[in-house]
Amino acid sequence: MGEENKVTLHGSWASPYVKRVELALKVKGIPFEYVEEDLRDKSPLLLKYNPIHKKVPVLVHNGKPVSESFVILEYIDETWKNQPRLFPQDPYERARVRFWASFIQQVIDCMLKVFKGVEQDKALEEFYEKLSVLEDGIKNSSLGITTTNIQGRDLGLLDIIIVITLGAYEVQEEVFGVKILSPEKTPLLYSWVTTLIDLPIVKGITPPRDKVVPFLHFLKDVVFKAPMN
Ligand SMILES: N[C@@H](CCC(=O)N[C@@H](CS)C(=O)NCC(=O)O)C(=O)O
Repeated sequence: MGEENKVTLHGSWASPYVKRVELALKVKGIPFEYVEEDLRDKSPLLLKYNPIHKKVPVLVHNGKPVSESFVILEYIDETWKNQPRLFPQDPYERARVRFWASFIQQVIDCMLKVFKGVEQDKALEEFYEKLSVLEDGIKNSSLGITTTNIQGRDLGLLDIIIVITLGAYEVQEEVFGVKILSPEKTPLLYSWVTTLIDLPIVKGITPPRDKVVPFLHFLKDVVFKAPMN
């Protein structure tokens, strides 16, 4: 990697927002250095690069920091114009991809409420409702996402976001004791996600189960029980 094109990703292994960026860099074939941050003791560099939010991910390109995962994904695709493109080139198609990406953020917010367990039945109902809207939206949007073509094409922005959002569904179901993804209720989402998690490029960035299980228990039993949550 030439010094003129140096890319560093500051992240935390369990952060889905970091994983989005890591997967996007892999999909685009961009070499990068990875710096693991301790979020309980943030490095001076992280605070310098992201003084506003003080969060990961931060992508540093030739000394210039970019933060906020979605902003980083756009930056990557606009800076490295090689194939595969993460976003469609047609402005209308791109707008629709952005629309569904922002909808998936609402799915994430609902899922977090489910995990936190406060008024869980209501939270679950809202979560399933969002998943069903997403299922129908993807099915009817002709964005090229079907259950059969995933193996033979490059991953795009929505693939990256959905697999990072729902790809850990099995272990999450086990730890939090709720059904996340159902082949009966949302068959397209189910086969989209299960096909994606089997791809080598996705497996390559997926943290090992024996690290994820204790981390999710820690979230459930400690973090989500803390008064602020
Ligand atoms: N909106 C941000 C969210 C990033 C985020 O929440 N990062 C978490 C890790 S998952 C973090 O750095 N937390 C540290 C903190 O809140 O102090 C993005 O899309 O990048």
